[in-house]
Amino acid sequence: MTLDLFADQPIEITTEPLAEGACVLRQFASAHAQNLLNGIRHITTTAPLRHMKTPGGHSMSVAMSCCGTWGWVTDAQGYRYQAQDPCTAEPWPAMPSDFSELASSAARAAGYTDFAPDSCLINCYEPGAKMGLHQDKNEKDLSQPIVSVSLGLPQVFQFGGLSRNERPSNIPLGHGDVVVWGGASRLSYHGVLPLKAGTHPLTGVCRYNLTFRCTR
Ligand code: MD3
Ligand code: FE
Repeated sequence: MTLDLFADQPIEITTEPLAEGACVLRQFASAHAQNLLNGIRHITTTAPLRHMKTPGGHSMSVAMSCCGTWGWVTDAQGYRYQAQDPCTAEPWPAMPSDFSELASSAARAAGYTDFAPDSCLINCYEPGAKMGLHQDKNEKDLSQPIVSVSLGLPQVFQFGGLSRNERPSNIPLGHGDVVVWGGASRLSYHGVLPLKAGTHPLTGVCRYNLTFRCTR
């Protein structure tokens, strides 16, 4: 499907269906990439990227930070959203309005109206960093989608089914690609393969992924 979102600034958006409720908006964030990266740099000055520990005691290969009212954390106590950054004991940095506006317009393009995220998780992958297959189920309202924005180096995303034993398909995600996951895909198993080494003009040796969520 193609649609023109803004009459004054006609850009063609192609939504590429992935599965029931999920679609890829290739390059949707490209024009906003530098702003998003400036925002990430600002946020991570206050709430540094860190390798959190899983409840099992393993250090995650992905470095993470958050902005918005609620931040996702993991430690020996488990996975949860909390209002304070455990590194600083301060509230997470506010979500910049251009972040939430981009997420809400991507959700709208995918057919989800009134998406108002209260949390943005910032994932930073360096060569070899990966995320095993998992479900995102710490959010209370599963009728709301999750919006993900990829920046920098490409990485292969794995998209599985509602049970862990379904074989996932591989979807390459590049700089500026946005994916909206909701409806029947909201609880799909997913992960990312290890990042291959490379250099991107805007992010250097890493890939950033922003995931926008409604946690309440
Ligand atoms: C499919 N992040 O932070 S984003 C995560 O590239 C996470 O950093 C990956 O999985 C990354 O939890 C993938 C794409 C994504 C996010 C949420 C989903 C795919 C999803 C929720 C349900 C189904
Ligand atoms: Fe996830």
